[in-house]
Amino acid sequence: MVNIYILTLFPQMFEGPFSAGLFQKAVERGVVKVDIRNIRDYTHDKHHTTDDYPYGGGAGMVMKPEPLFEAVEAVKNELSQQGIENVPVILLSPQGRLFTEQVALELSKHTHLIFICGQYEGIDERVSEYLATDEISIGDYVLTGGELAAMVVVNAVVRLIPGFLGSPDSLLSESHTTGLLEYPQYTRPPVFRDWAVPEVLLSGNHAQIAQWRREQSLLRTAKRRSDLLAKANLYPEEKRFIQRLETSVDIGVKEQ
Ligand code: 6GU
Repeated sequence: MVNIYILTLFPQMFEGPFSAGLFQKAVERGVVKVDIRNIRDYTHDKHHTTDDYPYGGGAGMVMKPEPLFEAVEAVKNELSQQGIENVPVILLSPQGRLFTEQVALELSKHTHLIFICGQYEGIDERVSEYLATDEISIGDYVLTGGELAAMVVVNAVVRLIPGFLGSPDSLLSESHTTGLLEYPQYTRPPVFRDWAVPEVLLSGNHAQIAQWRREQSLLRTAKRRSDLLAKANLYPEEKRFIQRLETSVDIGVKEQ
């Protein structure tokens, strides 16, 4: 069981992704518990101010540190009373370290996680420096806030928690778990609009199917994500397979 705390100015944004599909199942089964808190509830002034002008001037507003510190400290105090300490405090921001399956795996080992979603043009730097223990970005593009990023991170983390998936096998073969992209999947009908399912998949020969899938994974990764291939753990014969691809013109590894 993982307990997830999300601090946000827009709790309503989380209603959709957390109340549908496999994620909702995980909540129902008690694999994950999500506690969404409004940062605005941790303000004390009449207008519940959460942002202010940037020192030094410039466009946009900056999130004030006080409500964020108070919100995190409120959660930490509650956990402390249950004897839970050293809970990671993760700030979602485009300046963070890049989120990958490896980072998801690392986070999935914790029983409690606190996420801070920033809004506006920025967050007072003292949050990153003195409150957050980790700062994560989901990619090299800018979102209007950390909420969508938090949903992405939480989703990827939750599906790695033991007991989340029906069959743990599906974790082993899929894209990124192996360091390679996943092989193509097919279901019925065997021929759809003249496009046939590869013969080997209908053969019932499981050794041949496994070999075909591994080759497809390698081929696809070589074509689409050669950066992943360089880091993947390959058998010598698989490395030779790739080398043959790279020297063969008609497969077009280099072209896409
Ligand atoms: Cl975590 N936040 C924002 N605002 N933009 C992002 C991001 C996070 N990751 C990628 N772009």
